[in-house]
Amino acid sequence: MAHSPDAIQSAFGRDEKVRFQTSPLGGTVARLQYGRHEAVIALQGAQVLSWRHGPRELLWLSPLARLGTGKAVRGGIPVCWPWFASHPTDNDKPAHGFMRTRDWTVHSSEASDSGTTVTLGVETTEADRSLWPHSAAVEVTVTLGETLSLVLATRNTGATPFELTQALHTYFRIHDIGGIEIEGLDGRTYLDKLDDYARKVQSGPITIDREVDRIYLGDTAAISLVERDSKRHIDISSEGSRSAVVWNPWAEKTARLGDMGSDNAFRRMVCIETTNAGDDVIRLKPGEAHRMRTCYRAG
Ligand code: TA6
Repeated sequence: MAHSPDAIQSAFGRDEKVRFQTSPLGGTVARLQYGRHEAVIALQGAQVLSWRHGPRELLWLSPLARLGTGKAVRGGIPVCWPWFASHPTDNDKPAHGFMRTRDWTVHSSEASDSGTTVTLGVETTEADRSLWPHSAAVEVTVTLGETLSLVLATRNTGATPFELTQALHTYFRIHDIGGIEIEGLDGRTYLDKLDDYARKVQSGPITIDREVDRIYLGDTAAISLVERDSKRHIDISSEGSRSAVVWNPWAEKTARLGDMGSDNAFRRMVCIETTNAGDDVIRLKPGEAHRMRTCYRAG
């Protein structure tokens, strides 16, 4: 049930540290503050739209992004659940599951010396069973401190076991795609989506000069996005995940997508996604729960 921003603000606002308001993009957002850092999370899809570390915006968001259109927002940190990418057997079902366009409910908020936190939740409904014949409760907890961390937690609330694939599909903002390296995946096997999911092995840091769409498997718990010239980096640590996706659409797919905002938008972003995807499938029996956590440290 949608609540007004004012009603949510009175229940969960925390002075200037947690504020709920209507976004210029439409829809209600939570604005978190911690010192000179700020994050903005849309209730739609529990999607982080912005992470400012001091003066620096570290996430890429399409200039065409709008909330409440029934379409997923391009950019920020989309929550892909209960399947990653295309549905395993039915391409008519929405890519990356069906919770990105759903309004989530605020469950809690907290402001402490170590961080500012908001937790959003959603449950599957009877109407969802045509998309996914199971029952689950999902929560996303976003904590802003000197780092930005997200926990994606799923509990099987039904009577049948299910398989789950998912992603925190993060769009990082970069100066230029030609100037980055992605470290921490040397020697890892990856599934190359652009080559019929062929299994290949990463050699050295990842550099990108074309469309890349890869599911890295195994120990993907420590990854760094490095901008060579500025030496700036974002260190990504994760738990509850044994896969990670690296994606850049390059020029041709950017044109096909049509919602990136400009033909060369691909040069200013790269997705490094904390996932349970590929071979990394989660299986939950009734009553069981799983949590996947990712944490970003900017340097
Ligand atoms: O995570 C990479 C990917 O699966 C790409 O294949 C591309 O489809 C991207 O996600 C964006 O998906 P979306 O449904 O948000 O357009």
